[in-house]
Amino acid sequence: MYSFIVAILLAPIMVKAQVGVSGAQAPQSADYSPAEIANGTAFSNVSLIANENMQYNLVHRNSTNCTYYNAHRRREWRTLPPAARKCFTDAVTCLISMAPMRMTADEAPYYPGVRSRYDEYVATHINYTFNIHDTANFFAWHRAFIHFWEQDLRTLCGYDGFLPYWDWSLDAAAPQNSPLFVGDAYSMGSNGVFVANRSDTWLAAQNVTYPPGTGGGCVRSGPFVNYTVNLGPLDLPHAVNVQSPFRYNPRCLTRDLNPWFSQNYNTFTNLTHTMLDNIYISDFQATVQGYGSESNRFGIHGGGHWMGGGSMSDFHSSPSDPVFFLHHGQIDRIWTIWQNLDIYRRQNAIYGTSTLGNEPPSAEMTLDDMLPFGLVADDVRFGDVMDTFGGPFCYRYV
Ligand SMILES: [Cu+2]
Repeated sequence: MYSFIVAILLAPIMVKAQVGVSGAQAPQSADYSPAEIANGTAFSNVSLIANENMQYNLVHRNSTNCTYYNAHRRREWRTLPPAARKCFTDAVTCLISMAPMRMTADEAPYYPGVRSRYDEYVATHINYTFNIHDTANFFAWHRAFIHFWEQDLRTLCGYDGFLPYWDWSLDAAAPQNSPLFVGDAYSMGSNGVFVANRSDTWLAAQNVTYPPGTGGGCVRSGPFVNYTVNLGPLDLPHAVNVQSPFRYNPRCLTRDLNPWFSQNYNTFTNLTHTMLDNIYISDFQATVQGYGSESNRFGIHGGGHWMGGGSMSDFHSSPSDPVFFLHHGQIDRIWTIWQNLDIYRRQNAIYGTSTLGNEPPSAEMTLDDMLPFGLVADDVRFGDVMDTFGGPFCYRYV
């Protein structure tokens, strides 16, 4: 009885102490009002708690090479000065114009659509689509994938910044008005040309009918206006209708910024509940990707792809739109925050197999499994890419 009373008396102190005390109770949705959850205040507070936990943990493990202070900082796109944005898109254009690097002469006949170093990323994502989504390695594989791309921009294309991310919850009301897509030389390029008179589309996989977006055609201005997409689209499962999933299919980059998806899947409310209401990795990764719930068929991950529309909405070849890497920066940021809210339980938490929805059935993955990177890079050990301050990484999100 006495200890019960002490616990009650200490309760307000404990709540305060959760900031900065790693391993303490993670915040919950009930800690915030619906208004705080809807306007982003709650998510900012949650990010702050995760950041304090991260600092505390780093100090207490005597990391010498990579510290909180020397870690690379990935920033939200709109916080970058215009010149830095242009340095970034110039480097992307450089990767698009660079010859393939890892594809051998023996492999080339299997990848007729691979014409650039950039295409090697798209082909690798196509190749492993069914082994990197709704799998144990979804977060880790994409974390390493965007890291290799960031490294290429720096080492091959002279970029001296880091990968920006796109916090689409800031644009959820009207993504077509996002500063990312104003279409000038300092943006990520425009929306697609508006295509009128389109009807609603039914997506069989999700059993969802959605209205057309605000574009639909070719990106009309900005840094990627002359970019030719070479691979895909390939949205039928298992590529039954094409000779090769890597066929050469040159065409323009398309976008169809669509508020229907962002308003349904990518608001601060969606994001905050995804973050706070899933304490196990099995639930968290399913909710992020929209698996296992009637009312959340896309999740924040699928919502981000479909809010972009066009090239971004092809399950396999979506990395052909450079915005893919900013969206996955945000997904990686969200995973990082989730991990740091309860670092001892979540840092190395994985669940699942290496096949989409475990179809066909495959073995439970372990942290000793190797993740394949094909034309992008050498394979990496799963357990080496769980921590943004360990393995090949030293970065954090600000
Ligand atoms: Cu993917």
